[in-house]
Amino acid sequence: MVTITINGQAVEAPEGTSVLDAATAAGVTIPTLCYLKDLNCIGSCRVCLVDVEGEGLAASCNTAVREGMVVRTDTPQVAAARRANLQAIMDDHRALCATCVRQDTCALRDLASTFNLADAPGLLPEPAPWDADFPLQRDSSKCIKCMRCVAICEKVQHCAVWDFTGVGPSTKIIVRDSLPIAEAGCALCGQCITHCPTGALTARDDVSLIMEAILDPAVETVVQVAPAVRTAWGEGLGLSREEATPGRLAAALHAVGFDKVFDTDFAADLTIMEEGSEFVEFLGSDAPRPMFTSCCPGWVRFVKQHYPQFTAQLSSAKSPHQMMGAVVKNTLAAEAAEAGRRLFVVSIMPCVAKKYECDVPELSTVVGATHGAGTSDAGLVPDAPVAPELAAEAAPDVDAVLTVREFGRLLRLVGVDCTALSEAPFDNPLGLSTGAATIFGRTGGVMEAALRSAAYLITGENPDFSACDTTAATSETPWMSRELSIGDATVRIAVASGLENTSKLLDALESGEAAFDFVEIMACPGGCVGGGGQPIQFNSELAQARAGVLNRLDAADKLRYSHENPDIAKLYADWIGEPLSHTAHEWLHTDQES
Ligand code: HC1
Ligand code: SF4
Repeated sequence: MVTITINGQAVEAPEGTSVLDAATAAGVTIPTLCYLKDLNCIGSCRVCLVDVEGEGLAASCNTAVREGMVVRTDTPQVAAARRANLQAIMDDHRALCATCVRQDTCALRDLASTFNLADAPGLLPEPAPWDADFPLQRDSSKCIKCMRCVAICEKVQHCAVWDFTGVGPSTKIIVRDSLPIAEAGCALCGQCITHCPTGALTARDDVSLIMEAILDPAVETVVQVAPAVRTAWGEGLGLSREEATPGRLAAALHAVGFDKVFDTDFAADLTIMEEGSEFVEFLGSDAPRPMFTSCCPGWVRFVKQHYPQFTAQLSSAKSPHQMMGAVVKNTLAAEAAEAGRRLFVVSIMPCVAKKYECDVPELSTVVGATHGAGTSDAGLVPDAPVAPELAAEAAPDVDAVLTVREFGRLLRLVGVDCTALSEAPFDNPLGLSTGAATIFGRTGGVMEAALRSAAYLITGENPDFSACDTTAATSETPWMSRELSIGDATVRIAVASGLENTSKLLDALESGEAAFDFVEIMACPGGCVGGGGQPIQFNSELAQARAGVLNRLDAADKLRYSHENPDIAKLYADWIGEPLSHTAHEWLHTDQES
């Protein structure tokens, strides 16, 4: 430990700590734009300047504490230097704050007002061309070259999509090797978006498309919400975690104008029935180990692009929201057609990659339906009615995906006051779910839910929750693993989140250093709770707090095993037969290699 003085106060900090971290731990706030703890401590924005006695001004994020150091963060000279640096950043930023989707969460805008900055002089360059259909959007004219995207993509997500050219004022952030973004190996996890301090990186905005569908009397809009949405949707809307309940979320979805409000959790239970049964079959086979979960499209994109040798080992089960779309299109289309309406399925997701997933041609149902994607002024919801006789036509399971941030914008657009809403139930029969489904939204949850039911499928008895508890697993980094006894079988499981962690696990599997039977991967650190489509709170990593909400909801649920969901049993009885049946394969599985 060393002792330094910050603003006249003695502060102890471990050797090697930066002045910024020491100050933050002591409750002294220093503004930052480019800093990301342990990942991006490069002092490039120079907004975190402090005065070090005897040395002058220094960037606090990359200046280490030294015994006896005397630091001031609060002098007019420090403020003026920070302001000059901020103004230089502002002068190079196309500040279109009135229409920017990050206007409420922009770190630059926040500091611009604190530091009393002036508007940039003159007109700034237009954004560089970008693929407007790609789920990840970039506006280069709002980029402040902080390098956060470069750091998070390379060091946490192993994709290295972003790079830079030039030095000093001529620095530019580019897609690696100047490739088109669609060819750059992007997993679409969206972590660069949630770590961007401005509106330079965003998800494609599909709000207009959803409004168009809601307003069309010939369209029956069916919405579903992902497990991890219930823990985060209130963050950008002024609701506390206690106020932002699943019941109020269902009420908000009705208030926006969706005709039917279902819960992706129902389909997560369905996924467990299918994937759990697939795993039981897999265990008795000599197929190459391990089987991988396939519900995270960021992970599926990653493995296909970066480790294609493992693609054949993905579970064939579609992800829950795709399963929900398939069930909706197959069970409700005739009723809608009788009323002269066609179905339009919308998923509210904490995820950017789901925008890609719903467009994958192989993920389609066999019932005729409509489809469209992308921001539109008109005409993206096709007009052709769906007639039952078109039943053999393939159509997407899900027609459009909104991130939680877009859902917040939709609520504001329609003027829904969420604080005034009473709780409402999800619609049935596709709204009832179990605690096992709720924990899908955090790392380890899919594995835990699968084990709760796989053990039942093998032994005929429900296991103790503790026997399946992935949070209690031996905590190795970068993955956690356990060996479980289920009946006569010993099952070796592993769980990883974040794609750098994932790549280490895949390398270990490939070299034979590690061997497992079943592996859950989620692309985003912490799983969907930390998803790239979640609300943004600058400099806060909220995955753990959000996961705590899901764990509490699971613990409080009367139903905690997917196989005990009575509506799932009814769906099998009325429509699908049994897990892995012919109909189950038609509706709920896909060839992951295609
Ligand atoms: Fe997820 Fe999933 S848990 S992938 O993280 O399997 O997005 O929440 O909806 O489909 O259920 C995301 C979350 C989500 C699917 C489920
Ligand atoms: Fe999407 Fe969840 Fe995967 Fe992140 S972890 S890419 S939010 S599915």
